[in-house]
Amino acid sequence: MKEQYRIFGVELSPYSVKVRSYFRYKNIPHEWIARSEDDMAEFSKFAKLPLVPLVVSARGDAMQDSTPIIEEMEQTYPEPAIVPHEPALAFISALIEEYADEWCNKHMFHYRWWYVPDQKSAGERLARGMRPSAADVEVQAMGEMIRDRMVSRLSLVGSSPQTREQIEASFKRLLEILEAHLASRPYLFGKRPLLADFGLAAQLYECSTDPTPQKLMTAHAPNVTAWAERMLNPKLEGQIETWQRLAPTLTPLLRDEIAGLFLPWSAANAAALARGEEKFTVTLQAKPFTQETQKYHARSLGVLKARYATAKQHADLVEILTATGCHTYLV
Ligand SMILES: N[C@@H](CCC(=O)N[C@@H](CS)C(=O)NCC(=O)O)C(=O)O
Repeated sequence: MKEQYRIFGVELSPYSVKVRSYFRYKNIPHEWIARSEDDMAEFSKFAKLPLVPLVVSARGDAMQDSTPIIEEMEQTYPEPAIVPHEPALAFISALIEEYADEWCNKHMFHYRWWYVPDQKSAGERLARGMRPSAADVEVQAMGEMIRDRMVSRLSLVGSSPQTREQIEASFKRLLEILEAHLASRPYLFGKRPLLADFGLAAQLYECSTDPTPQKLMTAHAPNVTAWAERMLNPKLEGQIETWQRLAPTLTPLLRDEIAGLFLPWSAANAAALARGEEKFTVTLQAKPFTQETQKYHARSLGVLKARYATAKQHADLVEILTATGCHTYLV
């Protein structure tokens, strides 16, 4: 008999949406608990960290952190696999997921808490989620409190007047790349969603609910918007494609975004952490990018590098990652 899980999540949390999409795709029996103040006692009983998503099994085992949650569930629910047999594609998918979780979250967080209409919209939606039956005035007041707290955290993701243009240019370039790539396939690797789809679509789905990036997506990226929606309830539609078929439109993502921005930023963060520095500045595409050092990112880069240490025995993968400029940051 399949086990019943509870997912404590928040509709505005990309990592929560990512895990929920995964459970839906795998048809894993689960209950989505849109975390509100009423559920806080139960949530706190299981959560080691005050973060969503939190997955609790029927036996009372608790899991946090979306990537390890998915990896763990893959053991019990291997089909349909979200990691392909081809080692090169499996690693590229994991690399894109890492980029989504760690870099694209900057796009999402920046737009949501930088622009006033976005701040208002997200603050109110979060407050309504916390207190579903409260009066409007109460929700509005709570929304303002949330908004003040979140705006003060923009610097944690590196969003500042100095980096604003870089973050927004990266978002627009990502949309352009994906728009072309998704013109002829329902998922990033073909007709079957992989780990990369779950991570990246969740960040972009959140963007599609915030007024400023929503406008950009509606005007310039209808294929991306449709894919982000599709990934709320993904379906197996066929096979994945070969790298040869994917390369023309997926190479720019690896080259310009992942090797151009994400990996140098991630490597600089890890180096700053190793030196015990609280803040670091890295030159990205000829412009300085300053951010507070993040422990979590350094650890996840370490996991990715350990994985590459094994995966790089596959010459086709090394060739792709060398040609796109990713290889040097992963060894
Ligand atoms: N690396 C974690 C990140 C989880 C995370 O940052 N969650 C945010 C929401 S997106 C959170 O719970 N923030 C505190 C809160 O909302 O109470 C994951 O992949 O699950």
